[in-house]
Amino acid sequence: MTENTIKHVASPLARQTLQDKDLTRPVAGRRPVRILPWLQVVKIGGRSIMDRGAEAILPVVEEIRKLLPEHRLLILTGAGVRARHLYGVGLDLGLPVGSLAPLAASEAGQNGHILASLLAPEGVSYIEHPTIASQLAIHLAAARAVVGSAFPPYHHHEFPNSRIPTHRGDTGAFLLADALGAAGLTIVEDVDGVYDADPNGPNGKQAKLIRETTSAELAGIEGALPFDRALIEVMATARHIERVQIVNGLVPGRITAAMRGEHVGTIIHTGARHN
Ligand code: GWN
Ligand code: ATP
Repeated sequence: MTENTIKHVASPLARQTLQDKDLTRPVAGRRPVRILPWLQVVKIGGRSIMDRGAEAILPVVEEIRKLLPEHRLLILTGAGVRARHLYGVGLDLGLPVGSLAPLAASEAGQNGHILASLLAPEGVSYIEHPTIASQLAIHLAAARAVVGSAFPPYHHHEFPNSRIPTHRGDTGAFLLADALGAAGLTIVEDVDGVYDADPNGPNGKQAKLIRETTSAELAGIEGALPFDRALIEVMATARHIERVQIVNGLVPGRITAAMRGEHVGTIIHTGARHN
């Protein structure tokens, strides 16, 4: 009889389906490493900031410029009104969500190119999705900040549970910040934070600012929110980012204060907990 010389790869997961959490926990239950623990991620609203043009963009550029000696930034831009126009045209034509997702994403990228051009004198460039995925560290070793598209590149893999892509800029920014184990995420809008109703809606005058909340509490709110609803879901299962602050980028100084850890907007506590 010949000896069995087959070499097996030793793996604690070899004999499992990967679906039983009790079996995978000894391996998968550990907190992932923080890839870029010093990084601050900032999402700049497409509709709320970029679409307003010079009046809103230039003061934000100036504020970011002054922040660079203090922080190393991944600045991500949202898609804005051009994406909404194409949802209208695309839905009228009957296009599936997987076709609309990359079209909308390209608008977020365009806003990023605009912002990066304005910050170019500071050494800031737009970097592409594949570069964010594989060469972010070297770009941040060469510059204090880089700009990218906040939209996640789901493309035709976008979930078909809605006709409009559910994973948009806010969700994309959070997924990246959490995957990188970044120091923080600030979402920049044109309102002071999350209110109990849309402050620009029909009953906006009565809307009250919610200074502090949790992703679990927000999941119970049925009305409009100033960010993608899918953000609530990804916050619930976060591994690193424990809180996100929503701030008003039309008020000078708010982004700087948020980045210094001050409470100047709505703080949302996520599901991530320090061990
Ligand atoms: O094009 O502005 O990256 O960083 O989701 O894919 O739709 O692409 O399909 O590296 O890969 O339009 O061309 O475009 O915004 O996403 O980029 O200029 O393959 O640098 O080519 O994951 O930028 O673009 O739109 O981000 O969000 O060439 Mo754009 Mo976006 Mo550029 Mo990117 Mo998509 Mo690439 Mo991509 Mo596509
Ligand atoms: P994008 O980056 O996807 O283009 P954005 O993040 O710049 O978009 P919006 O999606 O328009 O901007 O979100 C901001 C707007 O959300 C505010 O101007 C406000 O009118 C509206 N809004 C709706 N519900 C609320 C709420 N509960 N609290 C605060 N603002 C709300």
